[in-house]
Amino acid sequence: MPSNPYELATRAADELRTRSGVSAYDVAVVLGSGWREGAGALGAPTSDVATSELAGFAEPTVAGHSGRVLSLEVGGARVALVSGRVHLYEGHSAHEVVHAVRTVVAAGARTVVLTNACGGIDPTIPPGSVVLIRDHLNLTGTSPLEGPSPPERYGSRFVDLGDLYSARRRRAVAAVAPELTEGVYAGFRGPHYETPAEIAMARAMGATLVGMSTVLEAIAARHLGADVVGLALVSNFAAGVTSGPLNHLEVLGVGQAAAGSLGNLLARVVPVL
Ligand code: 8IG
Repeated sequence: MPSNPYELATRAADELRTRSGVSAYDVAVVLGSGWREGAGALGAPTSDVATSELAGFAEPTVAGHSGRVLSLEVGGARVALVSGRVHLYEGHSAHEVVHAVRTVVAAGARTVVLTNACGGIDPTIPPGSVVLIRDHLNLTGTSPLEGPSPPERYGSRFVDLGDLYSARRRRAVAAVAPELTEGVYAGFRGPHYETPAEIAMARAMGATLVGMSTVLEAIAARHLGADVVGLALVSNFAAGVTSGPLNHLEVLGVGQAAAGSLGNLLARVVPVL
């Protein structure tokens, strides 16, 4: 990664615009596990760019996370669908983790929808449910704003996160998806799942969801002035919430079973953002 991740994202955004033929995006959706399969409900893409063709993108190492940016129009909005998120637990830096988000914001996106699969702490919210993220706890011990101060034209690194998951956007989502409950997402580094004691800690701190993504991307998007919407698919009960071990394949299975309803949800939500 060069010393200036902002310049690198600007370069990637120019490459994306050239290769996609889209001069600017309005909305970007980062597709987490389980969400990609459903995203076809948004319509047929007008272009499909591999992130390996764009500056600064790391190759994902997680099965089912191939790196692509699909472009499509949804209700008049120009939408970028990003798959192939990379995580801290793959050995990537915070700057690499947020590079895709910086790129789509540099390519014009004013709203960034961060989707993920996560563990649920609330026993009344079963696997298969989607929760609208109201706020987060960044327990990763890092920040995408660590390092040299951003260049002049970007906001201060001491960025206000008081409305990180935009209340205005949450109201817009609730208007078309009243079935969603809201929750607080605790972002851990992983890749191991938590111990029951760690989940008890997260619950005591106010978390309802736990996962290994989203928090750094949300901070980076807000720092660049974009609105953030977080949609979390609860794929398993977190450790100690119910008896029984956590299993990665089970988690993928919940995503597959939910694909249709996730696509339907995105098709309702994206047009109002
Ligand atoms: I899917 O239980 C999924 N991702 N940290 N804990 C954490 N991440 C997750 C979990 C979980 N389930």
